[in-house]
Amino acid sequence: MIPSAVTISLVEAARGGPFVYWDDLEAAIREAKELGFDAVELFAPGPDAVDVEQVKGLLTETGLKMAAVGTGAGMVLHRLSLTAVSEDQRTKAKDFVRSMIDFGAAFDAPAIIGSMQGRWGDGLERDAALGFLGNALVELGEHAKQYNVPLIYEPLNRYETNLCNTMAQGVALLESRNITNVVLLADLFHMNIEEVGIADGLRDGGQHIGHVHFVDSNRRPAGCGHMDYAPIVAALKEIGYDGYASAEAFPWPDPSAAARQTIESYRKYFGAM
Ligand SMILES: [Mn+2]
Repeated sequence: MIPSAVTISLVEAARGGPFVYWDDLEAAIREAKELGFDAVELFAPGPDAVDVEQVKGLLTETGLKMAAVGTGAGMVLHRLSLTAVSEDQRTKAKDFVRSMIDFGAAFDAPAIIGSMQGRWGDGLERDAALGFLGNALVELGEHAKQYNVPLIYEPLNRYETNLCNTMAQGVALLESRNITNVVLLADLFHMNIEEVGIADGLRDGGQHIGHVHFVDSNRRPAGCGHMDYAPIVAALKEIGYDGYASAEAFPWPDPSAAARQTIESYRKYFGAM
């Protein structure tokens, strides 16, 4: 069974980004519970942005899980990147991710490396950048291991990174360094731009896929674009995927409607699995 999750952003600077809920964490958790989600995914400004005990209490009370926590605030708020040219900046980026791995671990949740991967260029060669990224994934994956959670690495579309755009490239990066505690995030929006076929891309990721961003072709909630979900769900079933289908989508037309639309699509496509 593939459980459902919905994103909550507390990062004001990311306003306009693809997160379903905003502003009020408690209200979002309660509404997610009411709609029938299994979990929430949290995009927070930093490791001290929320009262961990209070959020744990809310999750226990509602029976929801924390599916994952994002680390993108390191880029959005602090301009940090794991592939910065400056070693000092790379160290700061790793320190920030480590603090978010610790934060997620309080909820038994893995952290996601998305925009923090950065990009090559501006005097940094592609191979050097991939070397920095690979080394960071090894180190941070090891850090996550003590909590019995993986680290999640997300290939992004070409407008957001030039490092890994497809599942196959993500697999190649992990396998080139025998990285074992890092899994791939298959974001259907990015895959719709980069993969020859989304279902084939999921098969390329295979056992490496540990998280899915469930969203439509235009980054609106599932069911509001032209994504063909049947072959996608069939491919996930084929590879034995049992992680979350997490709604990282625009709050279109508004957060509540986006969450409702998502859970309806989730039931339609994953309900029979
Ligand atoms: Mn994503």
